[in-house]
Amino acid sequence: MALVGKVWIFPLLCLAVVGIIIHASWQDLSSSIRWTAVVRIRDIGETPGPGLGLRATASVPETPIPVMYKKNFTKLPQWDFEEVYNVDESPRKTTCQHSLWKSVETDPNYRTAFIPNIRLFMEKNSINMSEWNRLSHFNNPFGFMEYHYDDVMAALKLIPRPTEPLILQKTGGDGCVRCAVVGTGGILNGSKMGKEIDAHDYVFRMNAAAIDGFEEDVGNKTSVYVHTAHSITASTIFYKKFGYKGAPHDKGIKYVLIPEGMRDFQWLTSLVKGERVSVGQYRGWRPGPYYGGQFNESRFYVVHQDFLRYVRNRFLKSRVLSSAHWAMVRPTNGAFTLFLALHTCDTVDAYGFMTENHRDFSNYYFEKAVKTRVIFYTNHDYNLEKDTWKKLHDSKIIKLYQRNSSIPATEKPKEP
Ligand SMILES: *[C@@H]1O[C@H](CO)[C@@H](O)[C@H](O)[C@H]1NC(C)=O
Ligand SMILES: *[C@@H]1O[C@H](CO)[C@@H](O)[C@H](O)[C@H]1NC(C)=O
Ligand SMILES: *[C@@H]1O[C@H](CO)[C@@H](O)[C@H](O)[C@H]1NC(C)=O
Ligand SMILES: *[C@@H]1O[C@H](CO)[C@@H](O)[C@H](O)[C@H]1NC(C)=O
Ligand SMILES: *[C@@H]1O[C@H](CO)[C@@H](O)[C@H](O)[C@H]1NC(C)=O
Ligand SMILES: CC(=O)N[C@H]1CO[C@H](CO)[C@@H](O)[C@@H]1O
Repeated sequence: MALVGKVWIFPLLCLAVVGIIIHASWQDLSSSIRWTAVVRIRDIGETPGPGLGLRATASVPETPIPVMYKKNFTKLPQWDFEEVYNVDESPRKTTCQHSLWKSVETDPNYRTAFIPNIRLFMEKNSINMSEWNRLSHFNNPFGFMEYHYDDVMAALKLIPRPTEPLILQKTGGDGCVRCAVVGTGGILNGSKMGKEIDAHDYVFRMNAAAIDGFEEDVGNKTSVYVHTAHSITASTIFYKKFGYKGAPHDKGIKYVLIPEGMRDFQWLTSLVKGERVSVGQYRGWRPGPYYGGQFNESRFYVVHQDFLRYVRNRFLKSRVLSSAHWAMVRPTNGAFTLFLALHTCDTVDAYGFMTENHRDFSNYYFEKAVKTRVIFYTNHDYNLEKDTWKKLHDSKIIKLYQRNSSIPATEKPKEP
């Protein structure tokens, strides 16, 4: 796709992006995936600064490109390297006969969308100068647009290196790692799904994952908890009245941070250092206590910008991205969590995610007493997500928990 015209006004330095685009062929998935790597080299920048000659070959940039601003773009900019993603060397190996990848491989739409070995997490050395410059073209949380190199890099250098993968392979039994991803949807109220959820090898939760008093419906086990600085702090304030006390802190739990903005890098810095936040929105706050004594560098994961962008570009590309509100629009934390599970587990069962009949239930499962409508915030495309869960379910890639309401709808449904 073409670059947005305005972009060229930027005095871009001679930025070279080397992209490796991987095409998979899905003939025999678990044993012999064949990979073809195509290396593309692009030189961007027509107006080199003084003293910089145009180079014929790709060069390693040594300085950050000038900061780019969201308001310079009237819709989501399209870069030639939009679809360049970091990948890991080889896809996860599995001996599972019922792996969701069997369904992916036979699905005409999804087989080309999924990249089984897309890189999920970043660590302290992930971002060098060419990576910084590439990712500076994408707005947060998909990259570092509007951010200053020194501010972000100081935090990125502290990112721990986890001692093991998020999800471990299973040696015994049928070798299938079964995961449950539990959203906060009202469909779970009165569902009695708790036992079934806990029976999974791993249970993923996110945001206001209330458990105390809701065990019968949602279970009591959390293996992976996905959050942002905002979600982990705001949830305890907003949902306290429903009995939500804070993020789960099961022994050995793995925490995953979605770095959605500058405040997350500031939060991360203080969390790792065990200090109060020194700058920004959470200045003076202490992150540590939000993790109930279970924060441990060897079990803390920070999601890679490329993975977040891959999820948006290939599965949840909202039409609103072509509007002036483009920079606000991103998939929900629940969506990112579901895709994280899809790329780490063999089977994924989704509970508490939006279904066609979501109006029959309250917004959140912990709202037992009053039925509130799902609030459609403009920064998320809930209809697109709802339709996507249904499609993934119909393609047998996930199992989506759906149920007919036992309570008649009180209001006539209308389009939001
Ligand atoms: C920068 O990091 C990327 C991604 O890890 C890697 O492919 C590239 O070779 C690195 N570049 C340099 C100059 O080290
Ligand atoms: C969940 O409930 C079961 C059964 O009551 C109990 O054995 C287990 O310890 C609980 N797990 C957690 C993490 O609270
Ligand atoms: C962090 O987790 C690792 C691995 O589970 C463990 O060996 C270590 O003792 C833990 N550190 C702390 C401070 O709890
Ligand atoms: C939650 O479930 C209970 C038990 O099924 C039901 O009585 C109650 O009305 C439900 N609450 C809402 C808001 O739907
Ligand atoms: C909901 O009701 C419809 C029509 O009565 C039925 O066909 C469908 O199987 C039910 N779905 C579930 C999840 O119970
Ligand atoms: C080319 C262009 O429009 N540049 C503007 C991008 O946004 C920054 C910050 O608002 C302005 O200072 C630039 O003039």
